[in-house]
Amino acid sequence: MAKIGVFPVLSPEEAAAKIPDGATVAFSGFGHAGAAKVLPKALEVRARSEHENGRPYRLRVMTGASSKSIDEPLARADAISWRIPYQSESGLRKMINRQEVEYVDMHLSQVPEMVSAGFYGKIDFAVIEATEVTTDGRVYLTTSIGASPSYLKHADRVLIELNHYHSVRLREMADITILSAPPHRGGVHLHSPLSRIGLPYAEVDPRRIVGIVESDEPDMIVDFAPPDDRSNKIAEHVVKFLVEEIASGHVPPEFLPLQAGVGNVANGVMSALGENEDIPPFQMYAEVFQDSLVELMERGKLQGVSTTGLILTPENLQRLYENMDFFIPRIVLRPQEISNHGGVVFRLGVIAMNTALEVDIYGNVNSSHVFGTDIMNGIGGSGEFTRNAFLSIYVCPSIAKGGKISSIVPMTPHVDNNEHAVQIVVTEQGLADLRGLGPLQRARAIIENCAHPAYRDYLHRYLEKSRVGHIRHDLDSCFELHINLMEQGAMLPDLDFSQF
Ligand code: 0RQ
Repeated sequence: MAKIGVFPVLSPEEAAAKIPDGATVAFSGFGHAGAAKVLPKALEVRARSEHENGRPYRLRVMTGASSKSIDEPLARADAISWRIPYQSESGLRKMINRQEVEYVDMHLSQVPEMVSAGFYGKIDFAVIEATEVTTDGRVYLTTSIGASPSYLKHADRVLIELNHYHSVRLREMADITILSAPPHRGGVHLHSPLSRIGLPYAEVDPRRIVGIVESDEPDMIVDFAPPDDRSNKIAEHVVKFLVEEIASGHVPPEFLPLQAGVGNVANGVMSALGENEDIPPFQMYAEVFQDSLVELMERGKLQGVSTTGLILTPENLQRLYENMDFFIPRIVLRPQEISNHGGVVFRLGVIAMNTALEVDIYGNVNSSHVFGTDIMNGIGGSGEFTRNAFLSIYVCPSIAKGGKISSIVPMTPHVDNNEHAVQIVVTEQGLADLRGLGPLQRARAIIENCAHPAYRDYLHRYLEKSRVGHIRHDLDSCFELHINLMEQGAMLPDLDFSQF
């Protein structure tokens, strides 16, 4: 049998054959970066064959965060029974919403701790993408760190996907540490986004490695849509606000580290920030490093990034690989419990920008559940940033689906981040600065500044007719817009939709 070091080289089929029905499998992968690629496809084939022969085959699947190269094939073969902690794949999403897959939508920073504490039982297999594994158990990870160090530490058995596509110099960006269990946790001594406290590799007991599967595939990362008018307007409002915050002295002149969430809007906002000369060169303490940031870094506007994943299309990743001497000193890749560590976010005074599906008139944010019932992706890392940020900003377009949906509603039927932590809401209509405002004033600011004009009268009327208390609400009609949408296809079916 062929070997790499002391480890047997397996074909994907041989590796898949080792993983039995019902196993808990922890894969590497965060925002599709550094995700296992070869094994999931072989597991798809295995699952189909088992099902055709009338045998069950479903796995309990963990990752760092969304990982298309894992979720797509496994969902296609109905091979997932349980999934944590975040996903964004349309096939899997449908299965979760039909309750065919049990999904635990959770804060990403908590995954390593909960795994270490044994809250989810034992991990049967870890399947981890790496550029190298040494005989003494050093595992050099690829484009994401995510929860892989903890998965390697706690899994009974380990399969390595050795991916030759990636630069072996990625290890020079990695800074890996695993927090001790309480009460001996100690501090996370990071005092700037680029500080380093760990090792360039994850560790594993080499006796647990059952084999290596070779691969040569890029990450499955798709291009963002170029920013549209709405994203550009949102970006303008955010940039103007941040410039004013510096001018007023709220934000120091050297600026504060930024965090920007996933998605088209966030990508557009970051591009606009980079263009504005009144925004000084800045650093980021974030969980994702997206396409728009590569150019900002090359131009010197973005001086450094702490992240857990390089969520880059193959073209942009190659740009990094061709100029590693430039990028390595500017990027640190960390495990997700550190990239998203609430205490560090607080210490650094991060300015957090995340995206909402909808926001209620008081500032409660729903980023994950349409109608409060149907999952979109999940809360992801938004919670730890929002709750601990120096400034926490939420952005979204004021309307969706051609105006049939208002993103500003009386009450969100699901809350991911609440009014106590959300400070600033921005749509293409404008910006509502909620700091220091009581509930009625918050509601008026959000309706006037953020709601689409076609929905403002409705929202004002809602406020006026509501029961007066500290917070006004009318429990009979607070979900009327959502019910209209479900039953009649639009929140306000009588609107003239040609106006949008
Ligand atoms: O649907 O694709 O069918 O047209 O929602 O909307 O505007 O493309 O938004 O790509 O920026 O994603 C919140 C989902 C936004 C994302 C969310 C429909 C809309 C469209 C997507 P279509 P856009 P984006 C760090 C932080 C949670 C995790 C997080 C997300 C689709 O940002 O998952 O923040 N965030 N993590 O038409 C029904 C509404 C709607 C709506 C929009 N009110 N009701 N549908 N849509 N508003 C990163 C990580 O944690 C990894």
